[in-house]
Amino acid sequence: IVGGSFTPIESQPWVAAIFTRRGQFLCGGSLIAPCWVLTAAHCFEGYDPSEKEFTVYLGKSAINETNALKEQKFIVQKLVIHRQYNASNYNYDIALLKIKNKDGGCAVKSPSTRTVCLPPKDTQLPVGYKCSIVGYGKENAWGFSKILKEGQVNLLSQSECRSKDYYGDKVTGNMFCAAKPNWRIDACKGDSGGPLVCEVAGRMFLFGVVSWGDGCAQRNKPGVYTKVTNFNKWILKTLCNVSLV
Ligand code: 4AZ
Repeated sequence: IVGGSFTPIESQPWVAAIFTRRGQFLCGGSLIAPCWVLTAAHCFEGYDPSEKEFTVYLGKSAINETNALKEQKFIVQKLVIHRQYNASNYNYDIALLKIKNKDGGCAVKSPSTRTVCLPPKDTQLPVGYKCSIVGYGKENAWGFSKILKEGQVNLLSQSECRSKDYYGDKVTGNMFCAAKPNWRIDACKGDSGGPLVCEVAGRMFLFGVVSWGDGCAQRNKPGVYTKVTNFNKWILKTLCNVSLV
C-alpha cells in the first residue's frame, strides 16, 4: 500500500497471506468462510493449479515475522480459478482457496482471525464512498513494507475510470476503480488478491479484490479491483460444490 498507515492484523482480521511452499510471498487474500480464502486469479500465473503448492497464513501482522500465538498456518486443499479468467486483460480476476491445517481443520476465530462479510448481491455503493484497502505490498518504488498497511480510497464511477485519460475500455464490467482525489493512496505490487472493504451499517463487507493498475499512486491511474458483487453465485456454487468433494 502506498500512503496510508500501518495497521495491526486485529483491525483487518480477515487478511490472509499466501506464500509458495518455498516460502516466497505471493499475494494477499480474504477469509470469507472458515475454510475459504478469496483472492485474485492472476496470483497463480505460472503455477499449475493442480499442484496447490501454497501456504496460507491468517493472523499475520508482517510477512517476515512469526507470532505463533496469533497466526494460523494452512495448506491449500483446493485451488479454484474462475474458468473465464483472462490473463491478457485480467477480466474475471478471482480465485478461491480451500485451506486446511495439519490436523485437517480450518480457521478458528480469534482477535487476529475472523471472516469478512460478502455484500448482498446487487449492492451498489455510491460514487465517492470511502473504503479501505489492506496489504503487505510495496510502499513506494523501492521496497515492500512487509508490515500490514491500510489506506482509505474512494469509489470511482465506471464512466470516470473508462475515460480516455484513465483506462478506457480496459476496465470491464467485472472491475471497478478506487483512488484518493490526490492520488496519494493506492494498492501496489504485493497487495494483489487482498481486500477492498467498505463499512456499511457498522459492518465490514468485502467489495473488491486488488487486481491491477498502471503503476501505483499515479495521477489518473486508479487501482482496479475485481467486483465481488458480480461473483456471489460463483462463490456460493464453488463453496457448496467443492465442500461435497
Ligand atoms: C501489482 O503489480 C499491482 N495500483 C497491484 C495493484 C496495483 C498496481 C500493481 C494498483 O500487483
